[in-house]
Amino acid sequence: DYGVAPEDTKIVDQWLADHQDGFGHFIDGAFTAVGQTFDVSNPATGAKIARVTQGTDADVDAAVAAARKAQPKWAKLSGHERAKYLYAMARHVQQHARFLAVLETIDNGKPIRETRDIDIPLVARHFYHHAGWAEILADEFPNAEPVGVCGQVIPWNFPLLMLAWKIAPALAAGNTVVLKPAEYTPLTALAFAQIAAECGLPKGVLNIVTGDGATGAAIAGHDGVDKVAFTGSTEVGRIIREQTAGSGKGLTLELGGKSPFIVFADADLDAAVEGVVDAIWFNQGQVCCAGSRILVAESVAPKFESLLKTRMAKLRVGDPLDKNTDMGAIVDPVQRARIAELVEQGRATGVDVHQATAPDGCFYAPTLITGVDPASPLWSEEIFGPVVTMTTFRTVDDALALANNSRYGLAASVWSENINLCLDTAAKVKAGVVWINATNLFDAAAGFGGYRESGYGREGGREGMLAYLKTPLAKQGKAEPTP
Ligand code: TXE
Repeated sequence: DYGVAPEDTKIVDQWLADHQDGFGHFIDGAFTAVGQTFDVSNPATGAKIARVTQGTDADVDAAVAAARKAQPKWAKLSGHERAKYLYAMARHVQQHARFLAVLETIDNGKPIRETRDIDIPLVARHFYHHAGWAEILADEFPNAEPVGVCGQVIPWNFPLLMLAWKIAPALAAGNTVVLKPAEYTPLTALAFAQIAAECGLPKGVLNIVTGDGATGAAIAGHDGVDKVAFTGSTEVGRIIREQTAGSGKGLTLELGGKSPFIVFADADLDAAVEGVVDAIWFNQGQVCCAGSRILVAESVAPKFESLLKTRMAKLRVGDPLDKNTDMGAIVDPVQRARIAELVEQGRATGVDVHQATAPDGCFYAPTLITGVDPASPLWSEEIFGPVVTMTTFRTVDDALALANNSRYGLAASVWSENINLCLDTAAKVKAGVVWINATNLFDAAAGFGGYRESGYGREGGREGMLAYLKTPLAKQGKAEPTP
């Protein structure tokens, strides 16, 4: 049974009640006093669930100082010793999986089925995988050194998973971390700080400072930070690139996307329709690599559209804690308003907007838009919601031209029963990740990242480790080969 047992919500309620005066930061192995706070809400109900401290420059100074102090000793441990901590964190995440899944669902609005079956298991998997990297680091990257103190700023769409993507490779390589979760969704990061403490992680190795964009800017701009890793909007990515330019800091950016979903005439259309469900209605479409542009072969387009509309009508949008829910709440009313504005602007231009149903509140109906001009913002802008645009093509070259007509290049997915066509198309689509007859598959062993305005650097796998190491080649001013 994948439902939420009453005792799961009770543990979360109790934890929140225990912290009703607010949460401090986690610095140098302990929680600080609660400072000036901001409210954190459950988007599905609008209820305020916690108060969290707004990080000041002084808080960031303290966190960076703790990370600096801890770093040499952490780096000096053998890879095996560091691996033991990463294994312990993976196991503790598994032990607290139900608590973390409910907390993430309440904080973010995503369905419990997703947090329990996808987010939290992938978090554990990421720590296990990087424990393995810590074990073999000295053999795989002889004479490499950690970069030092890493400043990491993460978004709200996969709060705990993005934390895992950031801190697991950093810690495996012998770096220490100052991380800021997004202001909408800071709670699982704070719960994770408790887990790290439970695992006996040496103090100062992981520091978590909560706050808004100003706190993020203080981390990215801090002189004591050697490397910055950011996932979020392309606009903020650009600011951080300018802020860190010429500073000598390492930088990886994982930004937006507008990923094509290409359906050839010989595709298994039922499977491709299920693919669309995963591509754009998973996590309410708040996924950087969401398949938000469907390109379908003209000859099968009417059939595909009709199958898709039938499937859309069956999506259940509502209470994220209900195990039957397919789509939960949008993370915040501000984001919901942004989605609605883009759709309404498009509607005014005469496109055809087909919407399923959603309850009132911070929910948005699954939406399919056809008749979109590729020059319109609906085609080019990241909507970051459950909204997919669809257009048709005649030839493979047309499909490729449409797919690559984007300032982004994060992901793509290709559907056909002809594997040669799939492989050939995959090689020609400008995207960091291409899935064939599948979509939104993530694994800790595979590098993930984009081209163009989707950012640079890779997270996961061997490439992901390189972002957190000074290799002998890099020390000579030569980059390791990366994709
Ligand atoms: O993002 P921000 P927002 C896109 C998506 C969404 C839009 C706006 O299109 O609708 O961005 O979302 C921190 N220096 N994505 O405003 O502001 C901030 O506190 C350092 C795509 O929430 O980029 C948070 O922790 N940090 C995306 C994080 O950056 C700063 C995921 C992300 O927030 C900062 C999220 C600054 N100057 C949004 N300003 C993806 N690709 O996964 C803000 N932050």
